[in-house]
Amino acid sequence: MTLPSHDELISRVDATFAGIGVTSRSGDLPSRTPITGGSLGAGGAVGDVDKTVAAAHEAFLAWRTTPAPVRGNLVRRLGELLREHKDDLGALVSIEAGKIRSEGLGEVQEMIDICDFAVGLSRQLHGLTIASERPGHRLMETWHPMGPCAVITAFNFPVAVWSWNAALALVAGDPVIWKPSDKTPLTAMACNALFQRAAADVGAPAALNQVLYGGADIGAALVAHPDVAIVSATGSTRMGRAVAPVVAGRFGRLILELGGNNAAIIAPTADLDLAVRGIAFSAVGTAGQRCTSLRRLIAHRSVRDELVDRLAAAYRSVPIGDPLADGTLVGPLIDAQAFANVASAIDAANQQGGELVVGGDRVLADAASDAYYVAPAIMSMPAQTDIVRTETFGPLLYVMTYDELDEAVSIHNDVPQGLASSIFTNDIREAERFMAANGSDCGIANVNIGPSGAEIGGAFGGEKETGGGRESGSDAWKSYMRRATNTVNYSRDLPLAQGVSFDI
Ligand code: UN1
Repeated sequence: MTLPSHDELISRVDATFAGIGVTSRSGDLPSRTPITGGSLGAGGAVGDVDKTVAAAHEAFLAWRTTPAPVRGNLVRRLGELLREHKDDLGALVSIEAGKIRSEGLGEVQEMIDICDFAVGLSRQLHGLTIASERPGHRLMETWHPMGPCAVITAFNFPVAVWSWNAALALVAGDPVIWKPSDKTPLTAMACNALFQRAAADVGAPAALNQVLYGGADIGAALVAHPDVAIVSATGSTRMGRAVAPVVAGRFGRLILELGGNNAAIIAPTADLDLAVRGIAFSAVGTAGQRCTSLRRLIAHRSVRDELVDRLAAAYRSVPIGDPLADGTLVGPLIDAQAFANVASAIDAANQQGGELVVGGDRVLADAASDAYYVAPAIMSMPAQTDIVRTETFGPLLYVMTYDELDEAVSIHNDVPQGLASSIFTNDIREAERFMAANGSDCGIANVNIGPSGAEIGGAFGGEKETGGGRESGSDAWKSYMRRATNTVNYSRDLPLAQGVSFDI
């Protein structure tokens, strides 16, 4: 497969920026495309953390008393602009993050979906009324904005993860300070341009979304800032370990979505046609660079060989190359380091008794020397060794075998991470067992679909080293608000709770 010329990509970026309305390309951060490995020019000016937080706080003072349904209007306008510019923004995601066209567009669709969700939510931020033990008293809960929300995002979902957090935070009444990955400044510039248009159109403060470009030092200063009420960080467990104690130490609100080491159990009754397709999408899609990507296959002995043969055949014929071209299913890894990580994981797995079934080679190296395309790999493992228990961010799938479901579940849970999981089975008892209290210990547990590709309607996140946070749908909005318990006495007496008497 041929790759597009670098000039072609640069003019495509210019065209998308013109379409979206990004007026200035000046900045400090180098940006690059993993498609050719070439530079896309500078993007994003490094900002001042203190000034940014002060402006967010100022915006908060006005936004917190703006009625929530009016706050929803801003998110509705953002959703409209995203619909209008889906094509351009999706192409930019492909160019800067290397996603295939359909996944770049899918990421923008995910943004549109969360905007729709948040607009509805802006009229549903309701609390409870609770029966009071005292006569003439009303007990209730109310929910209130918290303050500036720092949103730290990773390269692999350069726009959707911002939108999950931003849409919820904004209707909840919290200004957003976005620290995007330093690998994807251009998509952040594009999103901010759309946001600023939405804010201007509805008359909302511009400082409701600000972008802080830069490296880890900027992120560290942001996280430590006492006026940042909420820190929502998506990325590696290593990053989470650095962020968590700092936020906890100042009693800030923390939402973490960190590493995953997601597995699928393939039971004897599994529909193998379905399983092969589900596994391939989850393990190979996005070049294995989703936090939800499938990394471990735990296959019943009776189906293992057939399954691995069919997967290997699919892997051998999967189209790898230019993510913008029709038909491509696997684009590039983000950079040289990502390729080195996959290669060294394959080495380690070999040393730990594994056997490479298919893939693992760097391909298209002649076409672009600083671009890293890898043939998706499957490794057969004798057991769940150390390397299998480590998250490697690429298209590398380990296969293990089981005989009894209890054994499969215990292999499944015996990793430090707890994000997403799945079982392929047509036995309802197995499916229910997998989702029960003694089943999968992950935040996401699926049946007959792979672990990746969640819809925004559900809460998204996971346990253990994944960090415990929940973003996106369901009642994840509660993480962006503070709860007050209110007791109202509408009687002429003052009865005390728990029957306490205090006559003065
Ligand atoms: C991520 O990789 O950080 O469930 C997010 C999924 C996507 C989100 C992934 N909807 O795979």
